[in-house]
Formats: sequence, C-alpha cells, structure tokens
Amino acid sequence: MLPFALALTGCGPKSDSAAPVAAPAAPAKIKLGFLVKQPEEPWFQFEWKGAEKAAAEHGFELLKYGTPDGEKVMAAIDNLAVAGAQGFVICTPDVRLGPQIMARAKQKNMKVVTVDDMFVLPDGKFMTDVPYLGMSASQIGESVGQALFAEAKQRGWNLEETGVCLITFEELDTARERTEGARRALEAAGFPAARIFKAPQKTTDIPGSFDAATSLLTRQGGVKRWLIAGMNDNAVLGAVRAMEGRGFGADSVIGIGINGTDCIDELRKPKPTGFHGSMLVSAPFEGYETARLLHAWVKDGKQPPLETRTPGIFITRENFESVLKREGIIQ
Ligand code: FCA
Repeated sequence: MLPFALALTGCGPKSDSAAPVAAPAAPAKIKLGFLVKQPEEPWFQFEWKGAEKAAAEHGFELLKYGTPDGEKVMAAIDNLAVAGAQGFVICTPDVRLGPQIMARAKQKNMKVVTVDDMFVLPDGKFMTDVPYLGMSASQIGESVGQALFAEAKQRGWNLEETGVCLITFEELDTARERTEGARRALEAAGFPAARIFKAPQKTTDIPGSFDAATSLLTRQGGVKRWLIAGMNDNAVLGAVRAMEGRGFGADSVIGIGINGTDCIDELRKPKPTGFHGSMLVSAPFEGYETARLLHAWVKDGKQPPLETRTPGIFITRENFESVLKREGIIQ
C-alpha cells in the first residue's frame, strides 16, 4: 500500500487545474494564561496591558484570570488546560500555595513564571526554582524612607513631634522587605526609632490600611505630624484618608507609596493631599516581560532567568505626568 501522503499527491488536483487549492491550515496559536490576585488594582490591570502587548508582538493568545483565592487559581489552571494553554504567569493570592500550584501545573504539563509575589515552601523558604520577576523590594523601600526623611527636612519639621505610620503586611515577603527597607533608611538618616509605629493591615486594600491607620491614630494621640510608608500606593492612600478624618491634611502628612499606578487620580487632584508621591515601578514592563519570557520558554525551550528585579522611579505631583507618559502608563 502506498503511504498516505504519496497517495494524496498521486490523485490530488494539479496546481494548474481549475479546482481551488486549499491553503494550508494556520498553525494553532500558543495559548498562555496570566493570573492575578487583585484584578481590581490598577497595578495588575497595567500588567495585563503589558502582557497583551507581548501577545500581539509575538503572536500568542493571552487568557486573563482574576484569581483572588486558591480555589479560583486551581479552577483557572484547569480551565487553561482544557483550552490547551501551555503555561501561565501568576501573581498568587497566597504565596504558600506555591507547591500546590506547581503540582497542578506539572500534572497539566504547563510552564509557570511568577510575578511580584514569590512562591514559598512550607518552611518559609522561597521556591527559587520557579522563574520570578518582581521589584527590588528592599531597595525601593529604602528609597521611600530616604525620600520621606528628605521631604520632612525640607519642610523644616521638628522630628520630635513627628511620627512614622508604617502600614505593614508582614506575611508577604515582598511587602515586609519594602516596609523594613523604609524603616531602615529612616533610622539610618536619624529618625528616632521609638517613633516609627507599625500598623499591620489585615487586608491589602484601602479599607485594610484605613483601619490599620485609624487604630494607630487612636493609640498615638500626641503626634503632630505624620510620615507614611507602606507596601504599595493603596496602603498609603488608606492611611492618608484615615488621617484626613482626624484633621491631618497636606500640611501635616507626607505619604509616599510604591507602584505609581494606583495613585494617578490622587496626584491629579487640584489640591495637594497628604499623598506626596510614589516609587513607580513599571507594571506594563513586568507584564510584558514575564509573558514574553514564558512564550520563549514554551515556543523555543528557552528557560527564563530564575530571578529578575525591576527598579523604582520617584514620582510626585511635579513630574508624574511626564514620567507616566514616558512609561506608557498614561496617554
Ligand atoms: C504586590 C502588591 C501589588 C504590587 C506588586 C508589585 O503583589 O500587592 O500592589 O505592589 O506586589
């Protein structure tokens, strides 16, 4: 018997015949997922935007999922497998889900790249064998501390009457590294350690930091002026709102966030608030780069680097429009 292909050639239409020649079917596009823990946060929306750009440039299909808890993550992985996806980028809702996520991904034959929040093992150590891309958390936190100190000095504030409201979320390593960095830099600059007050947030959103700051203000009634640092813009925004409620406005509060994506409306307000500025990290770049690395891994077998860190840029009301335009975050 003739091989199938040969048989086809033998009796198929000749190219000069009148019958139309079917175009070869386009190869199926590679499908990749992008799962984020807080899809309502502008940070993650900008990451998705960056990932979409990588998909358009490299010709793959991007499937986006908001996965605020473990159950949703597992369901999204199963959905991705059914859709034929070969991998996903993830910012997990809980870093301790790492081993479980990796087991499910392995079972479904999918590659995984982590962004922002690094997976951890049951003993608390990082899962350093899973490719990770995220901000230089300690360094960026230190820059926040230095900028807070410089601004207080510039305004001639008496440090003896000033307190630091440090909104913390220490169960997440990247968050703890940022707030510890801020604390370290403030102390190194000469800020009295005894007046750096930690205010733990229960949830990483504005209501969570609002509540944390409100209870700190109740405990520390004697402080006249406040510096605020936290893991991200929302941590600082919640504290700024809590302080406004207690009569502390732009003249007695200096808050500096991290992300630079979640404070755009705040910096655009015609009147300054206690939210002085932010350390901008490029969310579009992080989304673009993780999606691009994953695609190259799936398509060409090119393993991504195990760790990539991104820097921060200080933005305030003075420069944010031009910097955010340059970074492609606003038009
Ligand atoms: C964490 C935070 C986000 C963002 C990101 C880089 O995931 O929750 O707001 O700061 O790190």
